[in-house]
Amino acid sequence: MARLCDKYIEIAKARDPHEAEFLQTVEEVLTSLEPVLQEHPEYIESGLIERLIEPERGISFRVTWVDDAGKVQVNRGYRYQFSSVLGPYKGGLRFAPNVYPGIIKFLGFEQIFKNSLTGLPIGGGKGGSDFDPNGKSDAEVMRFCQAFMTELYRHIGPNTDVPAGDLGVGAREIGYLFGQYKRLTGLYNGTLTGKGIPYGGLLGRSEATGFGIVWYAEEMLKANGEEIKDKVFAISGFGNVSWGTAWQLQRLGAKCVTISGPDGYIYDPDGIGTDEKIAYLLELRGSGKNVCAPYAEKFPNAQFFAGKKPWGVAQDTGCKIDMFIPCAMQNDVHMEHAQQIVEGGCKFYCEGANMPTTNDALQYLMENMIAVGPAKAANAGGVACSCIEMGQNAGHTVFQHEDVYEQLHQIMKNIYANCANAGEKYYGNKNALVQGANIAGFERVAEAMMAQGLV
Ligand code: 2IT
Repeated sequence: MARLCDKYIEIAKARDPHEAEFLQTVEEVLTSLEPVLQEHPEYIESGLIERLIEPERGISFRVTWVDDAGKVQVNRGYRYQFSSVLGPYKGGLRFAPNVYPGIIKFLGFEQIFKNSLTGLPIGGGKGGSDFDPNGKSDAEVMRFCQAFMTELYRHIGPNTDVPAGDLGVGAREIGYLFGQYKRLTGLYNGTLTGKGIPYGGLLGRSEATGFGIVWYAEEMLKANGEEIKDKVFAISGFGNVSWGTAWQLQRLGAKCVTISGPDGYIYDPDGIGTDEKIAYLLELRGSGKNVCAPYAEKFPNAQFFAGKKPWGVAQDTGCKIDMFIPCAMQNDVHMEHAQQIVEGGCKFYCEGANMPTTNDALQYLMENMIAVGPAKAANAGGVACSCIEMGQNAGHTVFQHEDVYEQLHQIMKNIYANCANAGEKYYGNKNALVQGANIAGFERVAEAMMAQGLV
């Protein structure tokens, strides 16, 4: 029988044939939705899927700034406001040299379903620039952020569109962006999240993504009769998602034995998430240097595998891994890596970064493992805490660290349960979490779209 979703995948391909990452997520999500589309002819009649795959608005702008040598630099800035059906557009800004509309649209499309899964009132959007903050001075980053915000400010606001960080946009960049937003508008409000603690930021936001991933992973294990304590994890990356994940694994009595960077990966049999090691990682990150080689020098029990990724750590070291969590960036795990992971005897895989797995590798992992957790569910703790930050700012108040953790933990448990229930209902399998997340995220969006008419 012909699949209903194919028509829409073809529409997306014909419209934007060069946006490979966007087409990848459209195909992945719509394929999972097939049984829901079969059940709801009214979605087809109302053009709901055609509307969902087209951003409500895409803004592209020039960013002119002057570098330390006095040379004029021109970058491209973007904000794709994908869906406001559940609330103000919400999603991060990514500054990286490979940013183009295909990357921002993949992230924006994923964000719709992720934000829906949180159960909170936030729509989906994403933005960024092809600016590369690596190797730039603080003054250059500040001038760039000010120039970027000088265009973006007119399109955002606490009830319209609320950006945050993503790759290349951390506390420093959010600070500069917020300062310029306030200067231009005269408004002190929650238009940006991920702010510093002294000026409206939420206690717990910086580690929220990693903490949430680990709580989601814990639910995956529990549902299959396993506990997280004493389990061994291998993760990639060394950024915000990675250190939060490694730290929380340690807090819950598990062990994270790998991290990775552009220079290779670290295997540390003693575990990476101790307070001392996390503090050292944060210090290294702040210095802008590579992380893995210096880590191995400082902690001599650790081994450094130059130029390699951690997916073959079981083969490289003989260490059995209970769960892999890619936390670096999109398309980090290809088919050959998925095969390495499965051949190493691992049974659980949970995505930390956005779309870290190619579609064929994801399919292979789903067929060969007990459970695979999808990024849009597992990493939703970051944006969930952003929404809590919006609430804190709108209420002119300050929330306590422990209360934030408690709320986040409950949100992650709910997200897991919704994914597992949708997997069970439509695929007959509570471990069909990839499909379950797409469906559970979609159902809320679709109901709201039907209620709000043809817009
Ligand atoms: O991918 C993501 O969910 C983020 N970069 C965080 C978005 C947000 O608005 O906090």
